[in-house]
Amino acid sequence: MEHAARGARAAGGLTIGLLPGDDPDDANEHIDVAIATGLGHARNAVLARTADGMVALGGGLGTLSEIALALRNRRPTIGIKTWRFDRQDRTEPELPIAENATEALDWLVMSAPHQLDERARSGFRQAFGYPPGAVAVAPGRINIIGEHTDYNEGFVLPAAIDRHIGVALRLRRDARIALRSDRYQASVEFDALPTRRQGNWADYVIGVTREIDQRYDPGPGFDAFVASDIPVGSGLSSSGALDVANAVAMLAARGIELPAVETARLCQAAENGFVGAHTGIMDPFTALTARGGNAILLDCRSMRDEHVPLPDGRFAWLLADSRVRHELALTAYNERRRECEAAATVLGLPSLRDAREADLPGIANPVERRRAQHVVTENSRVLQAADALRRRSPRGLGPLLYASHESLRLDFAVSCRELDCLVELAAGMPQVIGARMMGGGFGGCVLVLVEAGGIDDVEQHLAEGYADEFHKSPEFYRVRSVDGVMPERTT
Ligand code: GAF
Repeated sequence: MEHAARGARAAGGLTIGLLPGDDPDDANEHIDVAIATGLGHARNAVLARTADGMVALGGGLGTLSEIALALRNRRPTIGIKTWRFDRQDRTEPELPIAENATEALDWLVMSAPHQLDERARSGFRQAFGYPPGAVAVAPGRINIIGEHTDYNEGFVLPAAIDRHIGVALRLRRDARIALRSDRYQASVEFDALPTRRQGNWADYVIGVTREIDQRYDPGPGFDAFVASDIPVGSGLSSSGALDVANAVAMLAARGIELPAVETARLCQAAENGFVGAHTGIMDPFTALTARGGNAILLDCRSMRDEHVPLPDGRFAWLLADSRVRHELALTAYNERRRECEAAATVLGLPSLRDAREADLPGIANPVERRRAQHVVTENSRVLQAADALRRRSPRGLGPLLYASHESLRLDFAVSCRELDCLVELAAGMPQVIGARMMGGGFGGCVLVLVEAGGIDDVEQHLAEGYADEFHKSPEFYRVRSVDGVMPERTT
């Protein structure tokens, strides 16, 4: 394997994966399939299956497309120190398989949304034997600050990230519905649009379709294929991206035009109604309207939004996934929302958006008072954070992120030991500007704003400290901001 692991020769004689000065004759001639994979510790690699087994063609700290571009340009070294495979020596099932290394590299060079578009399209063709009628690709998101404020008509500051879900679909002549995904093996089929929740990923597709049917005429059945590279349950809004990609593709297939805010409301209604998650508007709105390089300061009451510039390339966003997935997260989320509404009612206000700190002693129930305390202080932190971004002062975010975490931990009670540990570890690193738990809570990710040059050390520190405490490693995602939904394309 030493021979094979040193490099490979793709179709057309392109030699890739050799370090400068190595003998190209060492390259393996027989590449059958090339595969890209995300490895632990945020390292990515392009792998190839050769006659001798799997080899890493190139890898390191860049994104897959950067690594692929360097390989294609015959610059095979991008800080490659070790060849590594994922934990079980397997590639991840949802990752693409190309015909040969050259095709894999070309494919990888495409931008993230185009990759998902292509994956959704080819997955659809393979599953159903004909091309899709419409395809849409929607991103996941980070939320810089403003947690559990959206359903209280407050402020949020999210940005879309380079993780996406693509939905390819085609309307049928009958009422049947067939759903496939590259994440789950089993196909899901119905004779007609179900009226009951299924308790799985299909609910998001059904929920959105039901909302469209209710607003317009009931539509026909459809075949759909879902491709995803957003981890589920990490708080990166995989469900929001699925809702939006499905809504945009379905509306396009049915020739319906709907403004972004209305589409976001439709997605939220699907979650609140059919799915039973009483979520706010932040996730679908972000997936629909984000702009790369910017965060969205959204007022969830007026729906006025402002794009504020994210920190420049001297800083990076790192997500440390605790890999904790809490069974009762949905129930607890809905309970938090009820507590907030109860607190607003006690104060005689339409929502906690209108509450001031001075009002809080008027809430007799201590739990409801603490929930309100979080919402009131978090809204003010969002506005301060937006101001720091406008002033191009990313370091100003640090204290706000830590304060947000404390408020979510103590007053809103949606953190857990694993998330607290990651935040504490991050706070101990001089390269870290700030960190906090992100999303609905009870597990998922910690968001870390870090000096770009220190990101390796921070990851290592978090991985070691977390493993000491919990005997498992966090998953890391280095994310970049991207635009919102890729315009739907009817084909
Ligand atoms: C989830 C919900 F979908 C959002 O609406 C928001 O409430 C968030 O949790 C917490 O801020 O992502």
